[in-house]
Amino acid sequence: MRRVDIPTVPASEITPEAVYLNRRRLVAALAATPLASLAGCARADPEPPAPPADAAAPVAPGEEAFRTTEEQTRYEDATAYNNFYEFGTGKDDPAKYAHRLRTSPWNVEIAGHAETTGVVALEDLLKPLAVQERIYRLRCVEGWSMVIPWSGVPLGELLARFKPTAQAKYVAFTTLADPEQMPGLRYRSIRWPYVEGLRIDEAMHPLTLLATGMYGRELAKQNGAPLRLIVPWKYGFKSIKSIVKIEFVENMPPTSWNELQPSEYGFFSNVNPDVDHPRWSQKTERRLAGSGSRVFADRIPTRPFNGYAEQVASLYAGMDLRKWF
Ligand SMILES: Nc1nc2c(c(=O)[nH]1)N[C@H]1C(S)=C(S)[C@@H](COP(=O)(O)O)O[C@H]1N2
Ligand SMILES: [Mo]
Repeated sequence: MRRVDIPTVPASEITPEAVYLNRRRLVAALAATPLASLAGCARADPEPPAPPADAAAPVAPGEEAFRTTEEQTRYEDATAYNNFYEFGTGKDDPAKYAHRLRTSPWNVEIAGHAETTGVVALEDLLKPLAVQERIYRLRCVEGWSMVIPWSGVPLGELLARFKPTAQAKYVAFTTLADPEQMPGLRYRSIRWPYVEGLRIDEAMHPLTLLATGMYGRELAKQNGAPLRLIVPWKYGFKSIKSIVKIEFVENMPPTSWNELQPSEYGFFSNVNPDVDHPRWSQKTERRLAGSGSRVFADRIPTRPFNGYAEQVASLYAGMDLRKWF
């Protein structure tokens, strides 16, 4: 397994002519390329572990999967109680320190097994795609959960424009790691940069969102501005924040929490009330949806795949979910 390298100079400061020219070519290539068929990529054959060859193609989610009438987390809570270790491990550290993050200009490097790769300005990356609004549940592995209205673009539509090749079995994501902007980097809480990954069919799934906004406004910095992944059926740590690199890779990429404690955090990390964390139960959760000075609502049962089983369970057909947790 190979770690992805992050440039010591933040991507936003890479402006040599070569990159500029490369970007122009890239934008031209993207403009000329109609969206590749998502279905072709979704049926890529990832391994290990691969779904059985005869697994049914995922059913396109109905509208109801993209919204919920469940009580929403208040904006004040969603932006005050966070995990973003680059700014410290306390839940209030990101709200205190994330203002130091410079989110513009912002470049994203697209690398690996795809026909088109290179450094792209965020505006160019998003421009051709229609921004969608989605209300998703998101559950942290620590036992709290949220309901948040996000806006963003489907990750699969964005990735398809780069034409991943047959060797693209996984997608690896990297967060910015700049000690000047991120005071948490001085602590070895995890190995920086923060990295995450998805199997290609998970990345292409229509529920998977690259968020750029929340509650009808820009994404707050503590929530991962300017670009953050949302995989609503997986524990929150898969939803990597402030992404600077997306790489198509052949082998299962390293992920920060798995690297820290492999017995506690698996690569898949699908929300599963039947597989307890070694140190606590995963059967229930507390919504970050209180009223008045109360931050949390009462405990409720946690649902398989965080309530998205109908839409995503087929991705894992034939897999032992106790083994591949
Ligand atoms: N780069 C980065 N991304 C991250 C984290 C982090 O520490 N660093 N924490 C994760 C965890 S554990 C959770 S629960 C969610 C929290 O998202 P929120 O603060 O927007 O609620 O972000 C995830 N993404
Ligand atoms: Mo989390």
